Amino acid sequence: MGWTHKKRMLATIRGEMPDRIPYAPRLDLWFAANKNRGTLPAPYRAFEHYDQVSRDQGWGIAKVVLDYQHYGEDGILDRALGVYRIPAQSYYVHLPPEVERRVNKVGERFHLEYVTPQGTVRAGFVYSEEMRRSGVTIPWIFEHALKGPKDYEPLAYIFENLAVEPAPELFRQWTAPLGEDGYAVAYALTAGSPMHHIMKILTDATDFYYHYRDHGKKMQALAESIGVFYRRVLKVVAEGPGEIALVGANFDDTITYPPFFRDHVLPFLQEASQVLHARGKLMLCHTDGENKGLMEYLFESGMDIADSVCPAPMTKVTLAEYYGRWGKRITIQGGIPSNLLLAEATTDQDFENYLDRLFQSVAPGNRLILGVADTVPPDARFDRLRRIAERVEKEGRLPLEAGGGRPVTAGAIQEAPLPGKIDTVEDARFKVLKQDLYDGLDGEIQGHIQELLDRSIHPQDILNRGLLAAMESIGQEFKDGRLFVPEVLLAARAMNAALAVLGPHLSASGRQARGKALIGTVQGDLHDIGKNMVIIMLRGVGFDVVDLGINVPAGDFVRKVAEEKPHILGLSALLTTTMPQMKKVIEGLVQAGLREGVKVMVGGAPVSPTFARQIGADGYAADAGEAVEVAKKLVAGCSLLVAG
Ligand code: B1M
Repeated sequence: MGWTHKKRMLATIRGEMPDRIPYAPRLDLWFAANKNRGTLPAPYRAFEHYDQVSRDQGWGIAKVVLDYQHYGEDGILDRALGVYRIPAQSYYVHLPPEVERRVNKVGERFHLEYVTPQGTVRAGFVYSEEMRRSGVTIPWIFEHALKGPKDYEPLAYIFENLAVEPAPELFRQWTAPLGEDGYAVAYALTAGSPMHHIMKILTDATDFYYHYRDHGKKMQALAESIGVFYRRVLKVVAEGPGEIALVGANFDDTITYPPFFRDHVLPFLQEASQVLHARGKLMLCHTDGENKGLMEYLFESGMDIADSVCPAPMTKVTLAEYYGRWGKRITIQGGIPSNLLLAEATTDQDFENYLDRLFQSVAPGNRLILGVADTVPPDARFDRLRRIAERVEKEGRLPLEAGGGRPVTAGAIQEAPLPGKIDTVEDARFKVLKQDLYDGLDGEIQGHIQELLDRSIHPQDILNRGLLAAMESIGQEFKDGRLFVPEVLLAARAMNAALAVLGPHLSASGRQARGKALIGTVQGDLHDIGKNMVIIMLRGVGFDVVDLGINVPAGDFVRKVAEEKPHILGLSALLTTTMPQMKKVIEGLVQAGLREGVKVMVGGAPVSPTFARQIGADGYAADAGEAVEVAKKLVAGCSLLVAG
C-alpha cells in the first residue's frame, strides 16, 4: 500500500496498524509568532502558512486549529457568545432577526450589545495586534455576557433562535488544499456540553460557580436553550462533509472537576458521539488540560480521538497511562508536551530520554498520532522537531515490539470525594460557622456570626478560632485533593460575607490584615483562573490583596510595588513563553531599589521550584492551597521557601 499521511492517520484512527506512527506537530502558534518576529528559519521566511512548513519537512498535518485571524470581523464578532463564522465549521450561524447586535469598537476592543425581546446583554472581547503578533489564535473576552440574573433570559432567547445553515462548500474549499497530507476536523462545538459552554464562554470561570449555586434553575434552563442550538449544530455537522467533528475543548480536572464533568458534560458528549456515529462520523475532543481526575469519564464519552494530549511532565498523567487506558479504543493525538522542545526547560539528554521511553511505552504503537501538545511553542528548538521525525522514521515502524503499555494506575482516577467534614475536636461554639464555610452558606453565616456576637463571644476568637481555622482546613483539603475548586470559592465568598458582619466589631489590631499582597499575571499571558483562585484563597485567610489583572508589564508591577508597598508580590504565568517576564519583574525591582522590601512569590502550571530559584524568587507555590502557606511564611520572614 502506498502510505500517504492521510491514509496513515485515518488507519490509525480506525484502530488498524499502518506502517509507522504518524507524526503531525501543530505549528500554528510557532509559525505566527516567528513570522511576526521575523525569526522563522531562513528557508521559510517567505511562507504564508504553517502547512507549507509541514509539507517541506514531510510531516503530516492535523488540521484542528481554530484560526480566527484570517476571516475578518464577521468571523469573530460573536466570540463572547461562543459563536463563530469560520470555514472550518461547515455551518454558518445567523443571529435571530429580532435581535439587534450593536457593535462599538474602541481602539482594539469590541463592545457588544445584544438587544433582544427579552432584554439586553452586554459583552466585550479584544484581539489586539500584540496578541496576534505573539501567535494567539483566539480573541480574549474581557466582559462576559452572563453577569447577573437578568442576563439569563435574553441569552436563552438568542441561543434558542440561532439559525444554523449548512455551509459544506466553505468547508470543502478550506480542506481541499490538504489533499493527502493529513486530516481536517470540522469544528462543531467549542464546549463539551451546553453547561460547559456557560462555564467556558458566557461567565467568568470563577463567577460560574457562584451562579451555579445561586441561580441553579435559571442556569439549567439556559443550558437547555443552548442545547437547542447545540443539537442543531450537531445535526448539520453530522450530515456535512467533515469526517471528523470537534466537540469540546479545554477540559481540566480543576475547572471541569470530576463530579461536574460526570453530571454536566459526559451525558452530552455521549449523546453527541451517538449522533455523529449514526452518520458514520468520528468525534474528536480537544483534551489538552489536566485529565487525571477525568480519565475514566473521557474514556466513556464516546470520543474517537483525544486531541492534543499533553502528558507528564507537564501534567500528571504519563503517556504510558494514557495509552494503557485509552489506547484500545481511542486514538491519542499529541503525546509530546511542548516544554520538551524548549532548551531552557528540557536538556538534550532529557529530551532523548523522553523519546526512548515513548517508543517503549506505547507498544504495539497503533492508535497514536504523534504531535506536540498543545502546540509547538514559539521558542521551540526546530532541530528537536526534526529529531522526533527522524526517530519516528527509524523507531516508529509498527507494530512496536519493545516494552508494553502499562495500564493506568488506580490513583490516576480520582473518585468524587465526600463533602468536607468539620474537625470534631474543634471548639463546639464555632462548629456551625465552620460548617457554613464548608457549605458556602453566605446568607446563613451572617446570622450565625451575629448570634455569637450576641452571646458575647469575643470577635477575635470568632475570627481566629472560627473562621480562619476553618478556611485553613478547607485550603488544606483542597491541596490534598479532597475538595474541589467550587467548594473553596464558595467558602471564600461565605468568609467575605462573615467578615462584613464581624469587621466592625474587631479591635483595631484584629482588623489588621495578615499582610498585603499584589498579584497579577505577567505580560503576554491572559490566563487568570489560577491567579484568581490564589487571590480568593489569600483573601479568605485574611490577606489584603490587590489584583493587578492579566497581561501586566514588568514596569507596572514595579510601579505598583513602589505605590502600594506590599509585603508580597505574586506573579502568575501559564505559558512557557511568558515565564521569563517573571525574571524581568525581579530585575526591575532590583533596579528600582525595591527588591529588599518585598517578597516575590511565583506560580502557574509551567513554573517549577527550580525555575523560581533560578530567577531569584522568594517563594513558589504549586497550587492555591500551597500559596496560602507560602504567603504566611513569607510574611513571617522565612526566606528559604524555594527548596532545592
Ligand atoms: Co491555554 N494553554 N492557551 N487557555 N490553557 C495552557 C496553559 C496549555 C498548557 C495547554 C497545553 O499545551 N496543554 C498551553 C501552554 C503551553 C505552554 O506554554 N507551556 C496553552 C496555550 C498554548 C494557550 C494559547 C497560546 C492557545 C492559542 O491561542 N493558540 C492561548 C494563550 C493566550 C495567552 O495567554 N496569551 C491560550 C488560551 C486559553 C484560553 C483563553 C482558551 C483558556 C484561558 C481562560 C482563562 O484563564 N480565563 C485556556 C485554558 C483554560 C488552558 C488550560 C486548559 C487550563 C488552565 C487553567 O485555568 N487551569 C491549560 C492546560 C493546563 O494548564 N494543563 C492551558 C486551572 C487552574 C486552576 O490551574 O492555572 O495551573 P492553574 O493555577 C493553579 C496553579 O498553577 C497555581 O495555583 C492555581 C490554583 O491551584 N498558581 C499559582 C497559578 N498562579 C499562581 C501564582 C502563585 C502561586 C500559585 O503565586 C503568585
